[in-house]
Amino acid sequence: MSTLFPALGGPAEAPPGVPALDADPFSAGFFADPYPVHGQLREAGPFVWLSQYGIGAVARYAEVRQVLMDWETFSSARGVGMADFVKHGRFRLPSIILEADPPQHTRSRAVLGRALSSVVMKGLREKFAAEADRIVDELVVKGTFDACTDLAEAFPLRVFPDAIGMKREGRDNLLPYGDMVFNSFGPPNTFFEASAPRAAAAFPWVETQALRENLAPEGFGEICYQAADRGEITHDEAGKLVRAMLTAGVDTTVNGIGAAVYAMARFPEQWRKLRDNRTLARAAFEEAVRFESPVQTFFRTTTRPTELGGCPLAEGEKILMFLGAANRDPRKWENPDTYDIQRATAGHVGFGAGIHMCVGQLLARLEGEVVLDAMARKISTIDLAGTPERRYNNTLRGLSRLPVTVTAA
Ligand code: EJD
Repeated sequence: MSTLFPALGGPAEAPPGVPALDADPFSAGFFADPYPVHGQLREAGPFVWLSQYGIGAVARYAEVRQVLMDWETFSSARGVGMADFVKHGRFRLPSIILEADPPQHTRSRAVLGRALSSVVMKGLREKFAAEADRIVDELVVKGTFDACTDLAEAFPLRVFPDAIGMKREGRDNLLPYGDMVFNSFGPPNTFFEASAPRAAAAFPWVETQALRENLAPEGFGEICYQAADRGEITHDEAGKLVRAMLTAGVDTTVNGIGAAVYAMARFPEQWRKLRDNRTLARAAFEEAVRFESPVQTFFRTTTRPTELGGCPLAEGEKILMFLGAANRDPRKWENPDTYDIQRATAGHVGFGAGIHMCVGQLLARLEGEVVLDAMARKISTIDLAGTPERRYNNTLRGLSRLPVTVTAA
């Protein structure tokens, strides 16, 4: 068995009694069709060993949830990627929310939670819905278009930077930047290396855009700085939280909306159901997040000796969680591989779970809902107009191209 990154993992040999798999969950073959390997990982046992990396992993719903819920044992502070900050250093300044444990995490979370609260979302809904209508109207006129670039990317890029209060210039940096950060949570493979050149210029740009002087007073970037004015966090931390929003908020919603549109193009009976009852728009988006799991994987690091799936673990071990496999675990879900917009999706881990559960989930759902609602009002049929192309990323699951033809309602 090969060990691709011995420096990153622990011992290449599986601990006694732990089933080992040779599959590489950060490879093009896996990304093209992860489901057979997800099944193997779940079937092999509650805790499995990834021989190529010398890292333990969980792919069943119960164990993924267990790790997510126990932040005291399974810490984020040493990074939520494969690299352990303590052993391997870090390639960007650590996030004070994603890559932090309480009490730091608690302070950061309180501020971002307020910036992205339901009250703030209420104030955005009308504008977001109007923008969704505008984009969908244009696309219906076109008839045939790329639902990835022209819709799933175009919509968040139109509404999200405005909502934060960003300047117009340079917004084309956001996607390459996110692509590299989400690649960086995996191994330093060719996908990570390929995303680096385009993102190099984006890094200093993002840091600059997060400064107060570059943010409009009515956006939610300013909400973070107002929390700093009140002494809840420092002004430096406010900048870091705005950076966190810029990093976490674009590629994720792009792939969430992309997942929903792709599902509607493949499952016409679900599309019909949505058209017949547009109040299902929010549920249809949620089910797309479960079904595709735009954020596929994250790591944690053990803070103390513990046990997981019957295997004893030492302190300082990386654990990989397969969120996408948990969201299709037949131990938890009936017909897990079916996209069903009337399914009870509660408990899915597409937004995570526990203290780190997506702080932007209301914003993501708002975006998904208004796009699907606009589509359901204005579009009668959606058909694939070519072969969808996958975007390869170490963390994100989604497409780079989704050619569709629509007919007007
Ligand atoms: C993220 C899974 C940051 C940051 C925060 C959250 C994410 C990425 C980056 C969104 C992870 O603070 O930089 S979905």
